[in-house]
Amino acid sequence: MNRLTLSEQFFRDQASAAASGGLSTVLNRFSLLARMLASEIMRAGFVGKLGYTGTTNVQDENVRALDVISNDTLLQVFENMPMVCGVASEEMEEVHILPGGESGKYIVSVDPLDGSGNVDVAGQMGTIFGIYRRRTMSGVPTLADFLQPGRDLVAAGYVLYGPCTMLIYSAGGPVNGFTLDRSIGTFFLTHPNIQIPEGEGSYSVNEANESKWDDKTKAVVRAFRTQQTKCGKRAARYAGALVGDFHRTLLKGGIYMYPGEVKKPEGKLRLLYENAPLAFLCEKAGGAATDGRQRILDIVPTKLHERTRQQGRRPRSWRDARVAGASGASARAAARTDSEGADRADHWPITGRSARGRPWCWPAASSRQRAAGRAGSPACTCAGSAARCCSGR
Ligand code: FBP
Repeated sequence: MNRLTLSEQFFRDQASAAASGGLSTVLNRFSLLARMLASEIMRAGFVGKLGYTGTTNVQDENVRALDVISNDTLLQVFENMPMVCGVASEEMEEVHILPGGESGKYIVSVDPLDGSGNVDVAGQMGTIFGIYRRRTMSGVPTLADFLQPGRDLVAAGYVLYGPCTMLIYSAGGPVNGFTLDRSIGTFFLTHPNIQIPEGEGSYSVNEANESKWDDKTKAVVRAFRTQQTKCGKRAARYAGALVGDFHRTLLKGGIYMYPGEVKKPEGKLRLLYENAPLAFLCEKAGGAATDGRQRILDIVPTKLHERTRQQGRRPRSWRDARVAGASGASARAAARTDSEGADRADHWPITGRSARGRPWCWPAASSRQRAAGRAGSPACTCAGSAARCCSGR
């Protein structure tokens, strides 16, 4: 069977966008990065590259040997790439300005090795990337070129390193998935035009953090765990690698959450390197991604290593809440609920499919429920049909 290769798809994207070819050249670099890291990960055990380096990174996390290799390989791959003027990486405190990139019109933001906690146990890992057009005309790029909201992405994707190596991306059009044929080092189209399926799927969250969540978040996850949502049966799945959990949700439906905690409302996941690129793909695949108040794609980053922050503002109107995905009744309830304590609103990035336009319902407790000390109906972003049933329609 004559399968489309990744390079052929890049050139199709280029032709359909009547583009100059810069973007497909940049995307091609990510396929090279994917093949190089797939080989590094596979060989890590042979060459003693498992385990820690004894240092910590800008995220205050212990650095693994493969984190360093991944980031070094990223910089090597983009070193002589005149289309790209700068790289922002989860592993680097500052942006990396590429020599000779002054005329480059793109910047890239990358999580070189997501799920590095799985390195020693041969679990799923990934690379997540976002490509933006720079804002400044030319010259050395400024921070403003990097601190762009996800809605301005021109392309985004991820690589999944697991039983097979896959590269999934969108350049503004459909989300396509390619699988690496290691024997010839070529990615072939295996998952064209991915749409998050309606129906059951799984719920994915690290429930070990439950004691740190606020009551609403506890109520929502408890509802999934006890199958109390009207979204049908949901199996609990958690790979401990965002790319792995997101990939399953993209192909099988369901919901992925990394909630904020009472003491750390902004949560763990990084906006530029993790949430924005995956939110871009999620929406292109018919799903929704929110921090509980607004589309993740509308959050304008204020610093490089920002975690999806707490908005701390009440939706200005139920239209605003609607943009954040709440449906009619719950949007108004959300607006009311919020006026009683902006910081009560939980902020947790969630992604999942929804019937067009009604991603999820806000767990706003009605006054009667509050009087009875009960939480509102559970929030969920789940397969379309469930979204309809959750909001009682
Ligand atoms: P990095 O590995 O890039 O730091 O990503 C964070 C991450 O590992 C995600 O991949 C994963 O979903 C999450 O953290 C797991 O966190 P926790 O162990 O707290 O559930």
